[in-house]
Amino acid sequence: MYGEPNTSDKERVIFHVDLDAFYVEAERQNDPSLLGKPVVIGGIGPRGVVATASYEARKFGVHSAMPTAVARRLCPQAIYMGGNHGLYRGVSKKFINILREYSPNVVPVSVDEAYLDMTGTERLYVEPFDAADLIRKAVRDELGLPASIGIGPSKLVAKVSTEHAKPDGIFQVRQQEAESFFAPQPVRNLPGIGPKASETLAKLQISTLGQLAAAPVGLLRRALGPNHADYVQRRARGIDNAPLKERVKAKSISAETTFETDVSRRSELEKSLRKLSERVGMRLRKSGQRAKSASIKLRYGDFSTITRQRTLAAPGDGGQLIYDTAHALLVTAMRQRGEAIRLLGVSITGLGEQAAQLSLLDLNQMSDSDTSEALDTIRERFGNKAISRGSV
Ligand code: TTP
Repeated sequence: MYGEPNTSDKERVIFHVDLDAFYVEAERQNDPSLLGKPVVIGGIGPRGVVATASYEARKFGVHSAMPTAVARRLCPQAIYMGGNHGLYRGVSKKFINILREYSPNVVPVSVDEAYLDMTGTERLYVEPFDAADLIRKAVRDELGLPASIGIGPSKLVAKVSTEHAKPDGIFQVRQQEAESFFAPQPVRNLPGIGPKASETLAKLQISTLGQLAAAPVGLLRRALGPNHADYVQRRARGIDNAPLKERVKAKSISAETTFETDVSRRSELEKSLRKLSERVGMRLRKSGQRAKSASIKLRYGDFSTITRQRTLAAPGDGGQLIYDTAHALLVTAMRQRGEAIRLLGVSITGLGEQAAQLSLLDLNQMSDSDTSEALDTIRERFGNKAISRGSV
C-alpha cells in the first residue's frame, strides 16, 4: 500500500478491478491440469498472435501481441491453446455481477475489467483496502479467478495503480501522491499514450510522465495538437475529473495503415490486411461483442478513397472470419481498379451481443479459434456431449 491510510472526505474512491491473465485463468477453471504451468492462448496457426500468457510463461519473455512463433521459440515447453471466447464471455458476465454487489455504480470497460465508484462506502468497510480485499475474495471464491485492484481518486489513477497491484494484489494511490507516483513512470504507462505518441515524445527527449508534466506547453501543443497537449499534460500530473459513466458502446471498430510507398503487390496487401483484421478482432473480443459485417477502405495514390462492405458469413469475432470477408472485398476491388494503394483499412460494424449463428458448414471454413468458439456455442445450446472436435 502506498502512502497514508486516511482518505480525505472530498476525494472520490474509485476501484479499477482487472482479472489477471484472464483467458488463461478461465481455462484453468475448466482444466486444472493447466495450473502452475506456462500456458499461452492466442492464434496457434503459423501467423497467430499471443492473446495472453500465464505469468509462468511471461518469465520467459512471452507477452500479448507477440507472434506465437516467437513465443514458441522463447518458451517451447508452454501449452499453446486457441481461445474459447464463448467461455470468456460467460465468465465475464458473472464477474461483473459479483462487482455489482459491492457498488451501485459499476462501469465495465472490457471482458475482464471494470471501474467501481466506492465513494462513501468507508462507512461499510472502514477502509477502501478492506472492501477491495472482500471483492478479490468473492471473485476468487465464486469464479476461482485472481483479480487485481487499483484504488485511486479517479479512473486514471486507479487504472495506473492496477498495474502496480498485479498480479493478485491491491495498490492504492491518493490524489496528493498521484503526481509523484506518476513522475518516474514511462509515458507509455499513461492510458491514451500509444506507440505513436510515445515516439513523438521521445523525439522531444520526453520519456517519463514527470518530464511530460514539466514540458513547455507550447512545445507539446505543436507536437500533439493544441487540445490534446493540455489534456495529456493534466493527466501526466495525475489529474482526471472524468465522471464514472458507461461509455456509449462503439458502433464500429476500425484500424488502418498508410504505407510508406504505395503498394500494388497483392501478397503485401494481404499481409497488412491480415494484421488489421487481427487487430480489430482482438479489440472486438476484448469488448465481449460480435460483429455482423466487415468493410475495407482503400485510398489510392491520387487520394481518391473507396469503401466496400459485406456481411460476415455469420455474426462472429474471429480474426479469420473478418479476414476472409475483408479479403474477398479486397480481391474484388483490385480487380476493378488495379492501381497502387496508399492506405488500407479494415472496419467491423453491427456490433452487439448477438449469438453466433453457425452451421457445420461454417465450422469447416473456420480457423482454430473461430472453431473453438463455434463448438462452444453448440455445447452451450445442446450440452457438452453434443459435439467433439473429431466429429466436425
Ligand atoms: P488484459 O487485461 O490486458 O491482460 P491479461 O488478462 O492478459 O493479464 P494481466 O492483466 O494480468 O496482464 O487483457 C484481457 C484479455 O484480453 C486477455 O486475457 C486476453 C485478451 N487480449 C488479447 O486478446 N490481446 C491482447 O493484445 C491483450 C492485451 C489482451
